[in-house]
Amino acid sequence: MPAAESLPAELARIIGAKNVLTAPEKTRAYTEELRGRHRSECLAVALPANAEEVSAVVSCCARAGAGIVPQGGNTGTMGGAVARRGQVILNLRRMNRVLGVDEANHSMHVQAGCVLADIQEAARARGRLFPLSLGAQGSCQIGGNLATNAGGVNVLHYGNARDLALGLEVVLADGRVWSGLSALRKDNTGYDLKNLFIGSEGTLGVITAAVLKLFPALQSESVALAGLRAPEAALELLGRLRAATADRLVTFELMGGIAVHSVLRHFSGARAPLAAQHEWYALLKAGSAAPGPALRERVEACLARALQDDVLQDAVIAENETQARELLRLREQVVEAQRFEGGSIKHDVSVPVSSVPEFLRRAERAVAAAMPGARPYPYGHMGDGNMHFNISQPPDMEAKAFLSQWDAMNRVVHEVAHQLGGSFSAEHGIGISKLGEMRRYKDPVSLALYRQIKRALDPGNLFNPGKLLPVEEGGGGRAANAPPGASATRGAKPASR
Ligand code: FAD
Ligand code: 2HG
Ligand code: ZN
Repeated sequence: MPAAESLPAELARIIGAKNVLTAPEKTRAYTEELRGRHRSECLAVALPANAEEVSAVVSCCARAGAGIVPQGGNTGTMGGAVARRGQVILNLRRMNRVLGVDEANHSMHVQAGCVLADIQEAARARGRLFPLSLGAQGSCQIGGNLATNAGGVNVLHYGNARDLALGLEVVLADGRVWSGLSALRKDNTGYDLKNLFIGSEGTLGVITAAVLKLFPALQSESVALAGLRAPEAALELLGRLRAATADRLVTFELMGGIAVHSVLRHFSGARAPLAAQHEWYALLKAGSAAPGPALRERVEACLARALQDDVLQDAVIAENETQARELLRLREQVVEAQRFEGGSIKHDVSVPVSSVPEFLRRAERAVAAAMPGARPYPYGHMGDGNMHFNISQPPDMEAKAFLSQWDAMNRVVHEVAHQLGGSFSAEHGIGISKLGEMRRYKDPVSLALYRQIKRALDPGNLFNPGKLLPVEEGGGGRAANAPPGASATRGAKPASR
């Protein structure tokens, strides 16, 4: 049994010394989060090259009693890929090969460390579309996308990461490799195991490969931005567009004026797409595998009618690919632009699509009552009922004092979502950041079943201890995934932005 101290050397024997990192200057990219909210203190970073090496690393860590933190691009926002002292970060970046494309089956076999943007490109090169698309696509990995069941801007038409996986390969806690790399669209032979691992945030196994669903490449696209007075109008527009495009609406994002205006104010290259400023903006994209102007004409007619009916105040449709990219970029930039507004407290809630306007009204009122002067900075995937109802600090408040209210403000917003039958985490998961909310809002039967699943698949609590599942109350601190001797949020510090 290797002692913890000798584990790096043991791992080096298995996967090669250059693939086991221990020096802080080499591990930094893996231990520091993009947003600086959490920092890892790991024993080593292991970079295996294939499933067999992952299996050997897992078995070696299990023998040494060291927890394993599976890691992809380290872009997750909930601290799921953050390690504690004595743990090993198992990063899949060397496993970055597209293993095959079956054009007729509309599927692609990839290693889990493939960067999302590379997968999109590989599909494009074969005249196919892999529709998962999100701001971090240049660095997140498909294994991380599946482990978090990522969403993004095309969920409205194509679904979450879960809906885009046909099969998986997973290394289990006992070192076995589960080969569920099916390319079938129909297979009713027992429990759907892949769906246990998708969205499990690295707590049940290490995803090492996947078979993904592809779609015909889009031959015609229509991207537009509309200025609106209220979210109710956006809901009306969403319904009209779905009908007008025969449900070829791929993206429907709502952004508060504060967010769009912040981008226009602070990013030098950004140009105002509409003549006047508006309270709200809807960014939409319709796409079809059929070439020709028909789709654009439908979108245009729908927007013209909505303008006539006073549903929207103004709109612009992209004339070419460059303009389309600029409009889509505006939506991406609202995330980064929020830092120009000072400290920000983030949310990732969902409610039924029909309740989004009501949610926004109620949340705005609740935030104003809880902290006068706080400024909601809402944007998100309205077509999926998923809003990032973020809050920017009151201009006259210290950022530090504002950020100290993170949990309290979360509770205010999550309560509103909960009252409307919503979720406190629509796409970013739980990690270590939302364990308290998990305990509060998740029903006890679900939690009990999760713990049973965790114990069945990972009885030694090897994978991602202390993530996703809150410590069991009344269990003397013992839980299916309690981190040894650590409180659930140890290592967390308030976000700098
Ligand atoms: P990591 O951050 O490395 O890990 C995330 C979790 O998955 C951890 O719990 C980790 O242990 C686990 N994990 C990683 N790889 C594996 C594996 N191979 N096997 C098992 N477990 C694994 N998310 C959205 O859903 N929608 C968005 O629109 C979106 N936009 C974003 C925009 C920006 C600018 C940023 C920074 C983040 C955004 N995210 C979004 C969050 C993040 O990009 C996603 O959650 C992404 O799917 C994480 O992938 P990753 O490879 O970076 O995973
Ligand atoms: C998005 O929709 C992402 O742009 C990021 O989910 C949200 O960081 C955020 O708050
Ligand atoms: Zn999002």
